Amino acid sequence: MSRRRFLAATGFTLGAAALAGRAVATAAPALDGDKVPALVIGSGYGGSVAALRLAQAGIDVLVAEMGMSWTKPGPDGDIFCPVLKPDGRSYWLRETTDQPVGYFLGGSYNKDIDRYTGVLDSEGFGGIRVYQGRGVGGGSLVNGGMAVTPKRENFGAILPSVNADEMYATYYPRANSALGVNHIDQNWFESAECYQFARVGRKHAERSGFGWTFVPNVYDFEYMKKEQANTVRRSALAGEVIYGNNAGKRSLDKTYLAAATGTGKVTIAAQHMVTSVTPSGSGYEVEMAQIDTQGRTTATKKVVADRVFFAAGSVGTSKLLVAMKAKGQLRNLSDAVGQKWGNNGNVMVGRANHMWDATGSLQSAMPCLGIDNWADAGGPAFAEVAPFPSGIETYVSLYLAITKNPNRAKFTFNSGTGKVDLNWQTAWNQSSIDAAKRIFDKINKKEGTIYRTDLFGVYKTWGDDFTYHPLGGCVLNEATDNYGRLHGYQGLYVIDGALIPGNTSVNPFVTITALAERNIERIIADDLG
Ligand code: FAE
Repeated sequence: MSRRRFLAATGFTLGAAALAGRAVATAAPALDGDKVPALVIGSGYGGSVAALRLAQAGIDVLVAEMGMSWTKPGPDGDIFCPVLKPDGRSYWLRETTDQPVGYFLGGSYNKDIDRYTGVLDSEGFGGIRVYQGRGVGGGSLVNGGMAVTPKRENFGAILPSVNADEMYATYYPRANSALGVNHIDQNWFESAECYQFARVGRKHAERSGFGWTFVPNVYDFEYMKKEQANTVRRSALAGEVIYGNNAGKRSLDKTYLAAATGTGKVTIAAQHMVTSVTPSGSGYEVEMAQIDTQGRTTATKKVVADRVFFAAGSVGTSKLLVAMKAKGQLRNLSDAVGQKWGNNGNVMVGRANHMWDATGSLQSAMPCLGIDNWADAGGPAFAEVAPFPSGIETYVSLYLAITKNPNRAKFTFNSGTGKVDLNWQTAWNQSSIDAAKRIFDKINKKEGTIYRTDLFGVYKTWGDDFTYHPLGGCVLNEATDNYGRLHGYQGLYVIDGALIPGNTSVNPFVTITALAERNIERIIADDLG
């Protein structure tokens, strides 16, 4: 039975799901032996753009997503778990939480949880933990929603082979619009209780002579106003972010993916992890493991696709391609596959404020302001003033700095373990720390304050061993052509953060989305026309 006939037989209507405002994955959509024109691996930013635009061009698309479809409420009536009481829904197959800011006042506050296919993955490599979203919507389910278009003058360093005029005239605006990016009401900001922490951060930046900027977001700021007024269910103001938002956020399942499934041409197979892609006739045989909520394989399926779009995120895409090149399934891939991976220069730090600079016990989990020191040639940095939504007054100012870290790591296949390693070293983040210190040493001196040393370990000042922003591993115009076509294999494409060589100068998802919009437009016109 064909996939379309199967869907008709089960009475499933994707259009209805989209009308309800959310993309819904089908229960058993990927049939062993099925043949599809296009298969997209992963449903984050790159995958969502590919799915929507291919469907609008009239092409049937199967999206394979290893994470869950986050549509069914848990026993507490919520889809995502509470931040201060995390359960299995919080983390991808772990028995304890692994909080990015995991310590406070001398102790770890990680908690035991049930092993489950939760929404946030902390994937460990030798020198770094990489946080990633897992589920239909990828990183959009867990991220801070900060939707930043990089400054035009920095674009050349991000994607040197891409025409910046086109990006800023067409693809960045297209991405911002489709993502539902909105701006904070600046009058409201000045008095909103939930942004006291951001106003304190701004004041300290200004007093030390640093520029700052408001940052747009995909979280609905009008909804947030109502949260502050206590007229709706609180989400950002209940600290919800890294384990998912139960309201207010325009994650991809409500934007791109809802529109994609609304075409009736896109099927999303949740809990389907792609394990290999091998040439088969004029297309590719894609093998996937259907998994249960314990991560166990319940079925192995093979689907043949004319075209395959790798959108499993920088790490997921790189791991798949590096493994398949090493194992000989895709042996002709370029040697550039697996190279030039970076952490977007991420480093976190906290400062201890004086009692007169309270940051507030009620904090919006969505950051809205950044300190812009990118023009400092001695150490460029863009530091978001991050919330620390613990529910009590902590006097902590927390920051996530994006810096211009020049180090790049590579993925390699380890035949002993059968896994893919990443050779990033924690010490490589020293230049990021140095760049962040150029801002925060100065602020501390001016304010007479000190760094917190209790947030990232015991007597550890810097959150330098994890990243939220994995980028690269299959770089545009190197491992692929200038539109993401993989060298050596017609019909294979990369369309996610793996294309971007390690840094975007700001938070990355708007750039990943805009680049995907640019590339898919060309691919549809030239390869599928
Ligand atoms: P991504 O969104 O990661 O999607 C990849 C998808 O592929 C995931 O759903 C995976 O589960 C799935 N997948 C992986 N392997 C497989 C496989 N083998 N088979 C099937 N499916 C697979 O990729 N960025 C911003 O711009 N602003 C922010 O405020 C921000 N805050 C963040 C906060 C946190 C806690 C985190 C973790 C990230 C944050 N980011 C932020 C980063 C942003 O979410 C990330 O750059 C994008 O999600 C990457 O988009 P991709 O399409 O590359």
